[in-house]
Amino acid sequence: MGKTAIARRIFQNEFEEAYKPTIAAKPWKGELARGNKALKVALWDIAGHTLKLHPAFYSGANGALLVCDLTNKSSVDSLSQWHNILLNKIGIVPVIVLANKADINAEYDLDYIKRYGYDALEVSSKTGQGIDEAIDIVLNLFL
Ligand SMILES: Nc1nc2c(ncn2[C@@H]2O[C@H](COP(=O)(O)OP(=O)(O)O)[C@@H](O)[C@H]2O)c(=O)[nH]1
Ligand SMILES: [Mg+2]
Repeated sequence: MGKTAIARRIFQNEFEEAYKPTIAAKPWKGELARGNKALKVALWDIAGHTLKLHPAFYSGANGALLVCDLTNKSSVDSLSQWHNILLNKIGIVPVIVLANKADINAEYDLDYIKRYGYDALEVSSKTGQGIDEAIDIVLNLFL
């Protein structure tokens, strides 16, 4: 998938090939800065294997990054399910859909995601592709 890898790329600008499952969730805190814009951000990197979300992971959230994996059909097919959970728990907040693993010649693409009504940004936490753009979108939304 890539939720943890994207968080690591955003906050540490690093990538790890080895897969370490996320137990429950991991909080990240840091400052995202571009030019003269800086935003303090707290991000919960959740374990996506269950649709149950602890209130701590979403209460007071100002927005969400929704991650899918371009090599994994079910991750794309379940985007709207996760979006509905967000809508139910938080209400309407900005949601940015990140389509990860753009470095791989993947089976699914932005057109496939569009069929579900989502505009996604292609990213790769491995190469860093699209990550600056994702950060820019966040900064522009909240600053
Ligand atoms: N090729 C490639 N592999 C990735 C990318 N992002 C994550 N991975 C790998 O996919 C696996 C799962 O990533 P992870 O971030 O732990 O997924 P999570 O379960 O959603 O948190 C790890 O082995 C990562 O190294 C990417 O953009 N490209
Ligand atoms: Mg993870």
